[in-house]
Amino acid sequence: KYYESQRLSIITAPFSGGQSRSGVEKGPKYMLNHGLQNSLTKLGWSTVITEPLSSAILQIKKDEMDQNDRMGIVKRPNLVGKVTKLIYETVTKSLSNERFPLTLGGDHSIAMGTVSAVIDKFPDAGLLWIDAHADINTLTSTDSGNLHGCPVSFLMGLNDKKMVPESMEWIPGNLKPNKIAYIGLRDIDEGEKKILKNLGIAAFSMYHVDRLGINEVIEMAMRAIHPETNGDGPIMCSYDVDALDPLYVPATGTPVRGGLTLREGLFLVERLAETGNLVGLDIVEVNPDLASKDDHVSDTIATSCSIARCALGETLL
Ligand code: 6HN
Ligand code: MN
Ligand code: MN
Ligand code: MN
Repeated sequence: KYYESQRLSIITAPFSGGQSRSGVEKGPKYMLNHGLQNSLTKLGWSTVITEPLSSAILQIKKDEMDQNDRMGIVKRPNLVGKVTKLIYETVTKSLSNERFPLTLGGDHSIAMGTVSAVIDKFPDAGLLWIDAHADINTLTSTDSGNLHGCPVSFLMGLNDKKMVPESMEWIPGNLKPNKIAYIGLRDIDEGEKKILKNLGIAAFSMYHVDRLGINEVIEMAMRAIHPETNGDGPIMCSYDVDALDPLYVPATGTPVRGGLTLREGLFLVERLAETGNLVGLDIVEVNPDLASKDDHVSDTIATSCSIARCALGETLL
């Protein structure tokens, strides 16, 4: 239904400032070196690579700003605001050229840019947030001060306007609470639980995956974000690889045991491909530096590239 001309833009987002473990900025390079562009081309997508950030410049900025760029315990709000705005502008451009935006992270703070841009373009889009974590902490609820745990609160405009730093004021806050559904949750902070409950957000944890099966969970999630059309409507998917069990993606910053199996994680995006409703995809939190065994990096990268290929139609007959 969307992108029938099969135009695609791979947007690299080599950013690690939303959390404290370096290496996650290497995710895009590793996925591209794995041959991702070529395999997507083989699926029929005419693909360009767009690089809104220069990691070299970012590293310098990060070093410079690290000391002063703080708001209470919140780390690097100015840097995160600036970087996510660059990503927002690049995704917006890609969408205006009728190109599917596939954004490779980087940590999950980059979704502030990608999701805002997709909802600008498709105002009725629903968001599927595939993650072990809810990433909906606010500036006041966060315990870690890491902004990769907060993107959803900014996407929804939940933060007190007086507290939002100037660099993050650009975020439109265009995501409504009834337009998101989570899948894969299993490590949610107390403050986040309250927010999910108060706003009545659709949240499918690993418990639901076990109880209902992944097929029923994805159908329920699609119906939750598109209730009037029985699940039919544009879908943005922000996929944190830590939704999968660390068996399959050991090289990620905040692994949590008991996650999706490889097939459950791929089935999810295969189903989205089948609907023809997918309008954008992020793959985030791939950190090649966090490997303790030789095969950890290759397992993680292979799995992450499979997510992209399955979402873009590889396994459809
Ligand atoms: N991620 N809830 C924790 C925090 O720091 O706020 C973990 C966040 C993890 C974020 O995996 O994208
Ligand atoms: Mn996560
Ligand atoms: Mn936690
Ligand atoms: Mn996340």
